Amino acid sequence: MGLQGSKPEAQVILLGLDNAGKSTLLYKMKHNMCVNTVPTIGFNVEMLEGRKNRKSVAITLWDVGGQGKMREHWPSFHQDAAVVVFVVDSSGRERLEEARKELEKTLKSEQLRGRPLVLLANKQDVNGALTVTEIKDWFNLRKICSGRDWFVQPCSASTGFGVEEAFRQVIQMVK
Ligand SMILES: Nc1nc2c(ncn2[C@@H]2O[C@H](COP(=O)(O)OP(=O)(O)O)[C@@H](O)[C@H]2O)c(=O)[nH]1
Ligand SMILES: [Mg+2]
Repeated sequence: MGLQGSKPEAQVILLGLDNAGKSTLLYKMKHNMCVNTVPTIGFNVEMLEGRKNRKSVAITLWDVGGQGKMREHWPSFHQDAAVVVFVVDSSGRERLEEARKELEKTLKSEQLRGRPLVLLANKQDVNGALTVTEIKDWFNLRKICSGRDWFVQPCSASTGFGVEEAFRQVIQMVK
């Protein structure tokens, strides 16, 4: 939270495997437009403004690169995160196990204890994409998220489906 009278601020981290759609989502949320992303080396960061209880909230979204090497740096972004957003490619069943392991590791981080999780089931525009129910079961969310608030939002960063709702959920989760 900022100083009294100033706008509340919250840091939000976007996590997930490479190719899950984090950067596409970030730009969709920020500009409501599609951009051709390149694999993120380092990180992308954007500030967005949302409203909660009629008050303005400044949200800084950190899109930390998801590629193997960068994952070692995830913990350094954890400390200040008010909300964790974990992006999953719902169309890529072959990497679900890898994503599940990564999510479990993330949630075990001491610095993220009790921090709410918004899981974005991205790429819903792809035929045969996993549904929210399938994702909840696959990730065993009820169990691995005990002690924190969590929510699963289906979305497509390409079409924009569910993206506004996703942002609204994130803001709702900011304490
Ligand atoms: N069909 C589909 N493709 C997507 C969606 N979101 C991202 N992509 C594509 O997936 C690839 C990886 O996206 P990117 O945002 O770079 O993933 P990141 O590595 O998590 O940042 C790109 O080719 C995107 O165009 C989506 O909702 N649907
Ligand atoms: Mg990226």
